[in-house]
Amino acid sequence: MKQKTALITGITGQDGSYLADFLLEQGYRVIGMVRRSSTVNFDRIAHLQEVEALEIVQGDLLDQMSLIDILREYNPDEVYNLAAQSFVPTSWRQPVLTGEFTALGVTRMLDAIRIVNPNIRFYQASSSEMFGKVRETPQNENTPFYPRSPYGVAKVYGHWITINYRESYNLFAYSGILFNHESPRRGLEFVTHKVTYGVARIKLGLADELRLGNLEARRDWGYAGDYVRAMWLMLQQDKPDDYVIATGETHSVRRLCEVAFNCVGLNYEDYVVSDPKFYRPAEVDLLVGDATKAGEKLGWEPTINFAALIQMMVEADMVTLREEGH
Ligand code: NAP
Ligand code: F7E
Repeated sequence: MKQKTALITGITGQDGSYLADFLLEQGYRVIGMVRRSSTVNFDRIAHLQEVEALEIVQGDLLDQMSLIDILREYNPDEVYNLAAQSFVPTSWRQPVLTGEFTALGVTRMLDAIRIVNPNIRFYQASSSEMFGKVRETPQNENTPFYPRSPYGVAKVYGHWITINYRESYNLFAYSGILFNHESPRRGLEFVTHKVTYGVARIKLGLADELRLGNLEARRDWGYAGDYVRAMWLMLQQDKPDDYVIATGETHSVRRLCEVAFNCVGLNYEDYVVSDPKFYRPAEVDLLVGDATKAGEKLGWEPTINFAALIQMMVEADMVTLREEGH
């Protein structure tokens, strides 16, 4: 069988690195698109440095020609569009840039596919943030959107332009509506990793408090390794479609703190401070997904539950800090 080629935008991010691991294990040739920077930022894919089937190429979602050139040069079977400005608070500080990357970037890639090879299968990284101020609980593929941040608004655009290009040009364009997914490779600014890293620092005597924002917000948190498998499963279906990927469990940030501090035998109430500085102009209070369709059509289900995920992240942060000599 011919070796398949996949292009991943955002390969230096959390999901891009797990997806690269997964596709390489499946025997793919993987092309990772990275934007140019004066210092390289390849920490999450450093372990793949010597892998011949992985090639890194420069390109940017802001630059249409770079996308067309990459598709012409590598002719991928599948494109996974994971690149985005993905941190919600930054989207209020840089709303226009967030729209350029996270919304219009999707159109640029879809147009590149339409021009170069309309048979390429395209995955769009849509988000549960599109549900925002939720219209029903749990949220599924038919739940109306009500985004609460410039990031969420940009993702709604990306989702609908993916569907529109599927319907207008018969592209194999798939949209995965993924709920929050985390791992030891998660950026330190996101709440799970901020908490597990904070716990490890407190346990090792490097800090004596952890300042967070709204402790009552609830999220459906899963493991990133499980979620990249769902992305791939979607693109193996011949009919393009949209899928919610979630665990179906929801927990508050407060509960996250309780579980994470418990992992090292501490009580979160002794260390956590709720600081208005970290509150958002508009909050998403409650997310919990219904992934029944993914279960039935893709045979997908999560393998790691909330408690195991948080334990994995706390342990990884303890190891990292100890390796740094603490
Ligand atoms: P992440 O860790 O923030 O990674 C984002 C990636 O996008 C990085 O590789 C970044 O490159 C790249 N990027 C940003 N702007 C770019 C541009 N203009 N051109 C090329 N690359 C650019 O995000 P993640 O958690 O892996 O999430 C992956 C995707 O899924 C994102 O689209 C995110 O919005 C979406 N999503 C995430 C979740 C979640 O819970 N993780 C849930 C639903 C949807 P640099 O390294 O150069 O910054
Ligand atoms: O916040 C609350 C915060 O930043 C989760 C992105 O991957 O998932 C992510 O977006 C909740 C919010 O993730 C702090 O107010 C309290 O209610 O970890 P987060 P997010 O905004 O849900 C979705 C699915 C994506 O698509 C995004 O790309 O936690 N919270 N205190 C805090 N959040 C942060 N970051 N920091 C705090 O101190």
